[in-house]
Amino acid sequence: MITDEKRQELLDRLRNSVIQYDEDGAKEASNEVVELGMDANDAIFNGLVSGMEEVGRLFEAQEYFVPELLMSADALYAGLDILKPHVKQLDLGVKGSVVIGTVEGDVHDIGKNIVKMMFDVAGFTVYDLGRDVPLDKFVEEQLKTDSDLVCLSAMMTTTMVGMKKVIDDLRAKNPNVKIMIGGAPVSSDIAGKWGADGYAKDANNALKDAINMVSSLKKMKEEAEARKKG
Ligand code: B12
Repeated sequence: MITDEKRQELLDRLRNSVIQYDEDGAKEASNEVVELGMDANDAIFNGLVSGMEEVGRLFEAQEYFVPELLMSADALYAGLDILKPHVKQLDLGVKGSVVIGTVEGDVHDIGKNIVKMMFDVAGFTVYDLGRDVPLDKFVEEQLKTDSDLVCLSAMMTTTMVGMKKVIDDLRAKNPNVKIMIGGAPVSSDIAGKWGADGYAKDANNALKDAINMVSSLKKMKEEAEARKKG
């Protein structure tokens, strides 16, 4: 067990290393988190991700520009690489399969990778298409893998419109798939309007909603099977 003071110190160091794009600092603090047995999930969300939120604010205030964003992303990833293997596995009773990626034209992948990490720790099978993914690729991969869920990430108003095409194409090709969308410009209103099954504002909610969606999908499939048998 670590003290509240030590926890806070490490969270501050993780957060500041992202803000100050200090890759070595992120690695050192992350290694200390692991050595002390601190909760890796806590360190990721309340340390690294919290730092990136501040970086976003500094970008909006025109104190930071694209080069700073890139270096902050490097620091975040340096910490994440160390912490990710130590996030506690979860057994939530349901394990599904998911195709995930950031849509065409959009290279933001930190949020998508954090959502992916939550699916990994819950034991889902994850087909990660990466970032800047051609829209047709989502449909192709879902049909190939017969995944329960397709998760689309977009961080820009210009790229999020691509989600609508993926949703329409998936609906036309396969009624038995759940679609979840997310990313900073997305909202539950948009998800509703475009016919997605859901929207989640962060990775923890994404996993919670995914569990519900996969459960209802499996139930639907079982009922259809039972009807067929008569
Ligand atoms: C880091 C960053 C970058 C980095 C990305 C590095 C990387 N590897 O990802 C770089 C430098 C590459 C970058 C580039 C650009 N960026 Co940028 N970037 C950001 C920044 C500061 C942080 C994003 C981030 O990583 N946040 C931390 C993560 C953890 O949070 P998140 O992504 O929101 O993800 C969480 C949730 O959204 C959700 N979620 C995410 N995806 C999904 C998916 C599903 C299915 C679900 C359920 C949930 C979910 O869960 C996640 C975890 O909890 C944001 C600012 C912001 N406020 O978001 C701008 C921002 C997204 N960028 C912006 C812009 C304009 C650009 C550029 C055009 C800048 C330029 N002039 O070149 C380019 C575009 C490049 C491109 N073609 O994609 C704008 C977009 C504006 C808009 N509305 O369209 C923002 C909002 C900044 C701003 N306020 O203007 N950027």
